[in-house]
Amino acid sequence: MQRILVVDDMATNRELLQNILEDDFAIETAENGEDALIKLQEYGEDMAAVLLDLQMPRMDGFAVIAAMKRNGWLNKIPVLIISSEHAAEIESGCLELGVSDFIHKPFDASIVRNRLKNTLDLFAYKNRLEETVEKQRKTLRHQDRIIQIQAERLKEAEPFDRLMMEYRFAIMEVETRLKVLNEEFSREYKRNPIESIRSRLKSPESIYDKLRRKGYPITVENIREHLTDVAGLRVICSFPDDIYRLAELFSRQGDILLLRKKDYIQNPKDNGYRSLHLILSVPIFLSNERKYMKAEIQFRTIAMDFWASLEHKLKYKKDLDNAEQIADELRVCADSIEALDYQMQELRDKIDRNERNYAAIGAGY
Ligand code: 0O2
Repeated sequence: MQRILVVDDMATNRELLQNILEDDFAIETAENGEDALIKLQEYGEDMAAVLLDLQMPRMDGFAVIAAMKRNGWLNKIPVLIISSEHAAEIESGCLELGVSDFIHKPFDASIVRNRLKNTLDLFAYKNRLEETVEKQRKTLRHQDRIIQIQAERLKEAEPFDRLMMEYRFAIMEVETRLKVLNEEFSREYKRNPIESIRSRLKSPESIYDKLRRKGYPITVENIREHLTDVAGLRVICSFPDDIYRLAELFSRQGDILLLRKKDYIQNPKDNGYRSLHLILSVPIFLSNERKYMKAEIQFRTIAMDFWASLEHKLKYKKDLDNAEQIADELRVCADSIEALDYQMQELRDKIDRNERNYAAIGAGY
């Protein structure tokens, strides 16, 4: 039998509630807030619910709610207020504090029984849900641990070490070629299309995780074969048209093979993400051979990059209350950023045209 605590300073009310509920529940009673807390201390979460009066001597119902909240009981043990208070602000105040229901005195036996039953069902469902989530969390933690151990082992393996070195060479190769393009471009057009280049070698943990998600065993061959972003570069450009110009010039280089192009600028993701991704096969030149390595370059403007790093944070924050609202606002920001990027580009074109006109007038003199 589930145990219920009835807290009321009036003996008649305690008896009445006991009579209503005793066939279905084991009843404990308390005649004020202090006694109620002693009972709660004694039974802890074995108490299935509390029926609580508000006005009581020594310690009233509000103080009991506050103490239950402090002890973390209010999430585990539902509280139903049984009170002769009829003011709406008192009822809504109690609900805001976290009580589950409010029953007005004089009460009807079947209403008390049904409301208590509904509340207990709801809490049981919530508890089951929380248990499932906790189990899933534990499984995930366990999987993370396995990934970490496997990744540690992988790091120590010689062939993996060599493979990572080759990916580092691929990053160096791509970075140098991009810098060359940037410098040549800046001589010709008097400005740098690339604001900055960032690169990263995927960590063993992420490599392991991605291979597992794709359903491949963790081997050096599978990394080489099935992962395209172990060598990753991010190229931050000033304007959208610089992105396309650079991407075109880069992928047209004779010994580079464009494996895949994902244009999230023309076709943004649903969350608003915009970038141009090139997946390439690039040569690296070793002492006795030339090898082709896969690398991913993400091209984006400064504003798109600013957006992506904030959105990335949202992805890894699991317990945000207002995650959906933030995601909606980010989507709006992504659209504004696109409009701003193209507006800035038009302004740059106007400035460039003016400069050319002045130069032409100057040449005429
Ligand atoms: P990290 O930490 O950047 O390495 P595929 O690689 O083709 O098998 P994937 O990874 O889904 O599949 O391809 P996609 O969607 O092109 O994503 C590749 C990378 O682009 C991601 O790497 C991110 O860096 C970036 N990216 C893609 N979508 C988003 C997005 O919605 N928001 C942000 N902020 N970045 C994004 P990883 O592997 O997720 O991680």
